[in-house]
Amino acid sequence: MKKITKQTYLKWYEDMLFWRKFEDKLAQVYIKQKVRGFLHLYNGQEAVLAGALHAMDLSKDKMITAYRNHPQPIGMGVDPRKVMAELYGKGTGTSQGLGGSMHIFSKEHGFYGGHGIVGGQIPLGAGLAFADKYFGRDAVTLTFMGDGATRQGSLHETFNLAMLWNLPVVFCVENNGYAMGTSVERTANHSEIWKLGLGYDMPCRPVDGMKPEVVAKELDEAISRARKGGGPTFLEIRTYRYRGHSMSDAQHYRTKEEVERMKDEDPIDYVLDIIYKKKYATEDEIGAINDRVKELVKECEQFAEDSPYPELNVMYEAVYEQEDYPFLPHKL
Ligand SMILES: Cc1ncc(C[n+]2csc(CCOP(=O)(O)OP(=O)(O)O)c2C)c(N)n1
Ligand SMILES: [Mg+2]
Repeated sequence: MKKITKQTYLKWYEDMLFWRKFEDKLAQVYIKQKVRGFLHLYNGQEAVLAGALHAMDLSKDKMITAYRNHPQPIGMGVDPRKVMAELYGKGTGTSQGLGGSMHIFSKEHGFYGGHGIVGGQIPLGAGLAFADKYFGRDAVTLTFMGDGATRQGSLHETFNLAMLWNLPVVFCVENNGYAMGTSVERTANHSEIWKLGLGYDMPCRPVDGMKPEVVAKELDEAISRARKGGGPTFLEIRTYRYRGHSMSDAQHYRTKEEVERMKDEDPIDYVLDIIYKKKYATEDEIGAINDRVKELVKECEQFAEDSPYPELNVMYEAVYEQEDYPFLPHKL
């Protein structure tokens, strides 16, 4: 794995802060109805992504996740202005404004969405890994899912085939404690999700998801194993979301005290603490990062505001069509 240095911590701080502020902005403009549909924010889970990106080889590895998917493509190199434009439904967005919040996608950057069906991306992640193995591309796919998705049958079918075919895939649960309003404890007879891997003889373990170095180390081990032909790993990465499931969530299923208590473990504060303790930066230098982040969020908003909506014909051109399909008129 790349060494974790002063530069790593500074990058983690800047990236995580940017993702947090970018999404705070989304929450603001959502209330103004500039962003419509659903909006699920990653607030609190940032260390999972920061650690994962550190362990990946971004020149070839792939990532796929559920609908809580705005910071991931940005971390993989997608222009954040285009991500914001996608949420606004603008033609300059990552999917020309046709995907929206739950469907950010960039094949060019190895980010394969953005999926709204809980657990739907799990077999797709194994499929990506199958293709890489088949074509000898030496890449590993990180397949993320929520704790709720682990209760889907698709996980078990996928685990079976991924082990049978020894696929280069790492299955990562972001266990944020809840699936909408249902706590992990209420969904099964035990809450040690990582143990689901045992039944398939898949290497598996729990991981502290509030510390990026811990996530990076565990993922590095799993990614290296997969790259060397050692097959899949299943990690239960324990994290927390500070905001509601989506923008309309009264959060009756948890107490304010619980949320406040978890804020003591905020991954951004955690990284900032290390930076100050190790004297990696002065307050002025951190101030400069904060200003840069603010400026970039503003730029993203401006870009999305100024961009045009897509032309109507895009709706027809973006539909899958097969030239020899006989039952529909070709090119509507
Ligand atoms: C197959 C399916 N069933 C139900 C839903 C409704 N639904 C949307 S999100 C969600 C909760 C999923 O929680 P989790 O997997 O823990 O992810 P998190 O939102 O915590 O990131 C549910 C039940 C859905 N989208 N798809
Ligand atoms: Mg969850």
